[in-house]
Amino acid sequence: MIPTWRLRAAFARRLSDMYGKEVPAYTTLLEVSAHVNDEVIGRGGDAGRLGGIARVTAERHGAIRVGTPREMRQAAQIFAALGMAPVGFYDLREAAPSAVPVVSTAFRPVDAEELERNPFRVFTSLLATADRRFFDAELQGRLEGFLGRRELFPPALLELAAAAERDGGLDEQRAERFLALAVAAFELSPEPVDRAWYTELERISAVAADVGGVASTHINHLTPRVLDIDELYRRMAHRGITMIDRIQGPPRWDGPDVLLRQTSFRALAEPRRFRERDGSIGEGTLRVRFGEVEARGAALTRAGRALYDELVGEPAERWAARFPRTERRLAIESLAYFRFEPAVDRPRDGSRPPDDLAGLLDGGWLSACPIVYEDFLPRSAAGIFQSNLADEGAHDAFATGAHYDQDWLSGVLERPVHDPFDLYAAQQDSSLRQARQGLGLPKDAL
Ligand code: OOG
Ligand code: NI
Repeated sequence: MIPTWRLRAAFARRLSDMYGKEVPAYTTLLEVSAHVNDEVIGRGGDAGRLGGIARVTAERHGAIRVGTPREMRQAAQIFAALGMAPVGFYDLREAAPSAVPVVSTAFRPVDAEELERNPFRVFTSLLATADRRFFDAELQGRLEGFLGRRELFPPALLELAAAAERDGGLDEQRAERFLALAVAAFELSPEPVDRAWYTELERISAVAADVGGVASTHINHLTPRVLDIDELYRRMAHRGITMIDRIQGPPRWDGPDVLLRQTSFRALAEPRRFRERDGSIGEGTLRVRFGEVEARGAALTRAGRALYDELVGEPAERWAARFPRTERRLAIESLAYFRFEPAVDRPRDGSRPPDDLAGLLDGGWLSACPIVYEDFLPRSAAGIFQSNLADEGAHDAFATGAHYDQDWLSGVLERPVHDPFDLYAAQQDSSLRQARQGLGLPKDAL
């Protein structure tokens, strides 16, 4: 039996091999990331606190885009077979600075132990076909008709996925078949693209064309994790790969790393076949796949996130002035999540531990290790979409948007969509209870 986590690790590895063959610049990104990571680890310091080198080296997130609730539910089934559950609801139609007609979630492992084994995640977006700001009723009808006729995931793949979810894995032979079918479902299709239909959708939104203008889905980027993203950015430029003009997320500074910093290179023009109006097959190119890289820091609480959201658009000096410069302050002010452990090296001097977090940390009773942010940022996500679109498209900002929310998405997926804050809080709380018990304190603070 190949258990769930090994299916996930094998899937992530095979997808990476496939993407490297299809998008050679991705391989350059992997090489440069690996060099930077080796150097950072080699310098010593505390890089390992945000994840061991084995985890960070294997770590990737991918992104796919689908067109219908049914396709979204099927994707959820495939990811469930890999131990990846939907976490978070992202409405990129509202995300500043640009509107993209999708709502999204991230499929990822939720337990700390599973994340440590392999943290593979896939940011999955659903085209908002009912949103009148983008699609009028007539186009919505044709778009949904087109999407309803296509099949992204073959029945054999979905059956194997359901069996893998039910049994917690697959025997070797069926695992092999499942992995081969799953990777194939995310490859770029050689099918000719209908030029007139693609162009019509592209005029509204390049994302609509990417999702609804072709008969299959594809991984549109696969992102490695790097321990020093500023250094990586410089080196990619050195290798002649033009990156977007900035690193998104918190600014570089000498305080704690928080949330997520990302940058990318723009999608490259790739040769594709097109079906022309007269039925003939012609050649052309599409820019749909790009390269992204990211650095991860501590997960923030709701209060920490509110502070981040307030400061993110501001100049770096404002950030430096307002954002806590030490992990201790992030912990004591409940702005970030930590895993607490009783300190092993504290000399026994006969004193009793105090009953407050500040006292426990300052007295050396507890150690605190930041919990890594495993999710995404809507503003960066919208920026990533936008940086790869040729133009803004045409949407009517005054029409009313269709309503989509987390409950609606749970209904579509027939699975609960987890709240990321709840997941981090549960990890922190259980570590604190255990640590307090270990120190002989009542489980809960007074
Ligand atoms: C997904 C963009 C979101 C990220 O890292 O924020 C994303 C997409 O382009 O489909 O992957
Ligand atoms: Ni991404």
